[in-house]
Amino acid sequence: MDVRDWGTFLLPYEQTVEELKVKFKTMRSELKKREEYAPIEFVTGRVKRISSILDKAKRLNVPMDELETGIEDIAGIRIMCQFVEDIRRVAEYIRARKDLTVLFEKDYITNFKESGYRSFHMIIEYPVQTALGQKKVLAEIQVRTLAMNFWATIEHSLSYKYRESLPDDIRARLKKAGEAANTLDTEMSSIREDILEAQRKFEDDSNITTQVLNAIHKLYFFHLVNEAIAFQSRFNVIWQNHDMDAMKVLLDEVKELLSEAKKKVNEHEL
Ligand code: 0O2
Ligand code: 0O2
Repeated sequence: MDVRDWGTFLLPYEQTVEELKVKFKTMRSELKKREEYAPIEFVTGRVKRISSILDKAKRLNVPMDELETGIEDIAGIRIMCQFVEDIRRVAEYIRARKDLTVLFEKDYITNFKESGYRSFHMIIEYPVQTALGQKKVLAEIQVRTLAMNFWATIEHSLSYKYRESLPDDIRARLKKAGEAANTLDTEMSSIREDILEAQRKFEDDSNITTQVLNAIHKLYFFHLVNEAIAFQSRFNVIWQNHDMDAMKVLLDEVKELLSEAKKKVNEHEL
């Protein structure tokens, strides 16, 4: 029988989970402070329970003295995102970090599991500084959307309750629920795209309006007072009607008149 001091064995894993949780939470708050979009919604982490480590070692035929290399998720970090697109950004951020090494990735989003499970996994090597020196430990980072997490959490507790014998009808219903979670993610992504598109359009419209008003103002420098007044009243009507196509035409006309006026001044000066 293997006698192991589990408390000592798990220490570097506990430190890894604590440090990585702080690092990813910091990334979220730093981006928020910079008023940039944070692709991370929240972060959790855990050290696998001893009973779960033993179960997994048995399932994967990992000898007791090879747990450190044979079981990748003794230290587990989970990063939740609002949108599927955020997962790619988080993965890029993790790959770029200098304080860990990504060993491999498992994309269960493109290739979701038979159960209906979807998530992006990264197995990393993380150097922890212990009292006895540096130790490199394996850790698993799961990156998923809120919908993927909702599904996986419920499925995990049901699978745990029923162990191997999950009734077929429940298994089938869970799979269907997984598809519904996928549809929800797709729908949320498209709503997000529409919102971003609307924001971009609003920015464009407001830029055009500013350009028209600046150009009309410049007409006064060339003593084109009557023209400026005429353009200003056309602007007022267009603004009232919120007709951005007419606003673009107006901008072109004012710019045209301005460049003619500039040309005349240049010719006069030569
Ligand atoms: P398992 O995997 O069956 O051995 P706290 O004190 O608030 O930090 P709390 O309330 O126990 O801790 O929550 P914790 O530790 O964050 O997570 C509890 C459960 O959430 C775990 O169940 C895991 O199923 C799951 N979990 C949270 N984060 C992760 C993660 O990064 N990876 C994995 N694989 N699971 C995670 P068990 O039964 O304790 O763990
Ligand atoms: P826990 O209790 O969450 O820690 P294998 O089981 O051999 O196919 P392996 O090598 O363990 O795979 O890695 P895999 O498949 O990438 O899964 C690692 C973890 O992903 C699991 O850890 C779960 O946390 C999660 N996971 C994978 N498949 C499913 C699934 O169908 N449903 C849910 N809810 N989670 C899943 P553990 O150790 O199995 O469990």
